[in-house]
Order: sequence, then C-alpha cells, then structure tokens
Amino acid sequence: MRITRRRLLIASAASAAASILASRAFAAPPPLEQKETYKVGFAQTESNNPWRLAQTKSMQDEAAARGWQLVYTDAAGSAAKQVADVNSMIAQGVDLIFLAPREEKPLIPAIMAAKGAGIPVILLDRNVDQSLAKPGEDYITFIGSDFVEEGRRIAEYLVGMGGDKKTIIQLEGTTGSSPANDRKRGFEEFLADHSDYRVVASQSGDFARDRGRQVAETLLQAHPDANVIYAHNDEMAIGAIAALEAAGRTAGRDDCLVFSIDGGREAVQLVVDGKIEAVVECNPRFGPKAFDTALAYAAGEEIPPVIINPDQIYTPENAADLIDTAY
Ligand code: GYE
Repeated sequence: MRITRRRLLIASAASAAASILASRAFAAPPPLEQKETYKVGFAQTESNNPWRLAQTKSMQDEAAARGWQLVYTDAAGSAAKQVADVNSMIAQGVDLIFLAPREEKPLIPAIMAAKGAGIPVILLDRNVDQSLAKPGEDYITFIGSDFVEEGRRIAEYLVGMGGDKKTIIQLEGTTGSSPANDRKRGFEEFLADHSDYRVVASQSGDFARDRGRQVAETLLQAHPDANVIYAHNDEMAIGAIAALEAAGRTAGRDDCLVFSIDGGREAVQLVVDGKIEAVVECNPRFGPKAFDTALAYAAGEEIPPVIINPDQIYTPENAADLIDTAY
C-alpha cells in the first residue's frame, strides 16, 4: 500500500515536471503577423503631468504617421482600471498592446491574459516584477530609461558638488512602481559609500505636484535642517519648491538644493533660474521606437529583453542651451 502511494507520488511529480518543461518549451510571447497596417492598444497609466501627455502624444503621432489604428485608454492612476483597460483591448482583438504598467505587481495578470489570448505585449516606460513575468517569454521587451542609473546620477552630482549640503529629503514616486523603486535604489546605493550624506526622510508624493508639495511641507517641518530635496520627478520637485517658499526658505544653492528627474520644459527653466540644481532627463518620446520594435518583432528579428533610452542631464552649465530639447 505504502509503496503504491509512493509510486503514485513519483509519477505525479514526474508529470508535473513534464508539464513545466512543456510550458517552458512554448514560453515565448505570441507571434505578430506581418501586415500592411495594425490595430494596437496603448494602455496609459494616468494623464496628470506633462511627461504623460508628451508620451501619449508621441504614441498618437506615430500611429497617425503610419496609418495604424490606436486604441488608447487612460487608467487615471488606478492599477485596477488599467487591468480592465487591457482586458477590454483583448476583447476588441487588438494585434499588440503597448502597456505602461502603473505598478510592478498588479499588472501581471493583464500581461498573462494578453499572452493567453495570443496578443503580444511591449512594456513602455515602467517595468514589472521580473520574478513574476519575463521579457521574451511573457512579453516581448521593456522599452524605457535605466531608473537605477537616473537615481545614481543625481547622487553622483550631489557628492561631486562638495560643500555642506548633505541632509536629504527624498520624495518618492508612486509606491510599487518601477521608477520609484529604482530611482530610490540607485540614489541610496551611491550614497552608501558616502556616509556623511544622510537621507533623513523619504516618503511617496505619488509623482504628483500637489502631493509632493504637501509631503515636502510636512517633512520640512519635521526636518528643518534638511538642505537637499531629491524628488523622483519634476512635478514633485516643483511642488517642493512651493513648500520651501511657503516655509520662508529658498530653493537653490543659497539654502536648499532641489533635484529632479524627467526634464520637462518647466523644470529645465527652473534650472536656468537657479531653483533646481539639476534634472536627469527621462525621455517620454516613445512612439518611433515602440512602433519600430513591434515591426521588428513581426519580421522575426531577435528583440533584446530591455531597450534602454539614452538620457541627458540638465545642469546650470547647459540648461539654457538645451531647453529647446525639453518637452
Ligand atoms: O518620471 C513620471 C511619470 O514612469 C518614467 O512616471 C515614468 C514616470 C515619470 O508619471 O513623471
């Protein structure tokens, strides 16, 4: 009796292993047919800042230029709505879905649903948890910036300045999103080797201007000695400048340094004005590369698992010359 049971267990373990192997063997994103024109989805995460608007415009312009139909949705800052948006694109039978996943984990079921329905997915601008979904298997690739590097560049610039501004408030992006996780990691990892620099408070401002202002106001009250604000995007940096001024302080080298990431025109102008010390660019113009990648995939070309956009840095030395490159 006991032996039979053991045999059964071995047999079922073997068949489980076989089925894992079988699913691995077919673990590739669904193919994309070569056609004259396509109907593709773009599932945007929210539209509350110039970065998002520039990204959407770039996708719409590219679709129009190529004569492709674009099914556009805006999740308005809700991961649950974004999952529903992807499901509706699947129901509409789009050929491919461009997805800007709001957070790293909640969009995994949407990626898997598209895969199950035979629709390939390209992730744009934000990534997902790599232990739960993989490029080249569950989706084609991730196109976007190297967020760890963006955070690292800000820290490197700050340390490179020298001086006595070393007490830092960090305004984090949307909790659970890949740019917030990675911009924090890159920044803090670089500073780990410079222990005289201290992040005294770090809180999410949800990548939003007014939330950034409110959080900065509270943190500046709790840490009046703070003399650096590192914001994970322009919007929160602009909110933080308002908070500094409301507290009777000034943004800039004389009082509190402000840093941000994105490179919208308003923030680059603030670098020219001396209120933001430096902005690391995060380019939102995805259209051409996104559509080219889809075509390369349809043509059977090998697509790398990540496609990194090159980004520049706006500083007091170059901001006036480069402002026309800002979106
Ligand atoms: O920095 C921010 C936006 O995901 C890289 O999201 C993007 C970030 C960008 O809302 O402004």
